[in-house]
Amino acid sequence: MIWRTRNRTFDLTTRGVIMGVLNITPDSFSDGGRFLDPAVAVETGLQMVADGAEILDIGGESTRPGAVPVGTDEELRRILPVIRQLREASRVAISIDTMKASVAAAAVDAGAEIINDISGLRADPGMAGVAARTGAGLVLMHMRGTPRTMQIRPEYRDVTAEIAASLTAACDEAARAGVNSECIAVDPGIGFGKTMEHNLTLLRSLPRFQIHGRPVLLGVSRKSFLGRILGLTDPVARDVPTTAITAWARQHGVRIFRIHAVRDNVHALRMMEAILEPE
Ligand code: PMM
Repeated sequence: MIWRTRNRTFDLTTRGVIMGVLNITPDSFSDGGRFLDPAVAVETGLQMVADGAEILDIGGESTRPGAVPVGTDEELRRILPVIRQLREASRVAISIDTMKASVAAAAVDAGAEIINDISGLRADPGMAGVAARTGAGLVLMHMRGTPRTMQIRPEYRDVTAEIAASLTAACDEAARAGVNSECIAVDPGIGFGKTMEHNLTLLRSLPRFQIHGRPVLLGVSRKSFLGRILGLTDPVARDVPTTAITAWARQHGVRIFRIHAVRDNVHALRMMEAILEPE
């Protein structure tokens, strides 16, 4: 299973990869405010690389439930210095977490090679064109509504089937816009317009998201449903259950893991793979 980005090709056939999370925002739920100083963000990113992250996902707009959108200029002011400095300091693959085509284009110019669009092409009609033109990797995530509205009584008749159909439609739209299908990865969007029960159902049905043979990305790290199940209010305390889900998800076909605590999850992946894929 191949995943192409603008600058490289990941062979995910027998090996998953960790995408470290760097949110340059004052209000993200687990790391909000920590990385507003670019130097601190870059240092943290480089530590994630040393810990085994092969991708860093950089976001300048909070996506927590109820979050208010930020303007393009502010988003660029937050992310560009961090992308530029990381690009100079490391060969790690840089991903830009944005719903705006103009931000994605500027980020790729500055050295990003993957576009992580949590709206799955629904927020900005120019996004697929930027991905096609730049040859960037493109993560298509499922979200119901927008971060501001997504947790208001989310309902589905069949959550797995509806999300698989929506991701299939997004893949087809990307292909129509000229995106190389080998550049696409899909993500069921844990916590984005889903109840705790929906999240658990999606985790039970992960193999259903292997759409057109594309790699599946999963983001459960520190999310609130873990806290609800385990009674953990501190997001950092959710790192151990996150690692448990990484092992489960690797066994059920996921190949790209969006993670805050990189090292333990790298270990979980390599351990699962030693069992699943003996040399
Ligand atoms: N989750 C968050 C932000 N971006 N992108 C993808 N592809 N998948 C996710 O699950 C995802 C994402 C929210 O989590 P954060 O506040 O820790 O960044």
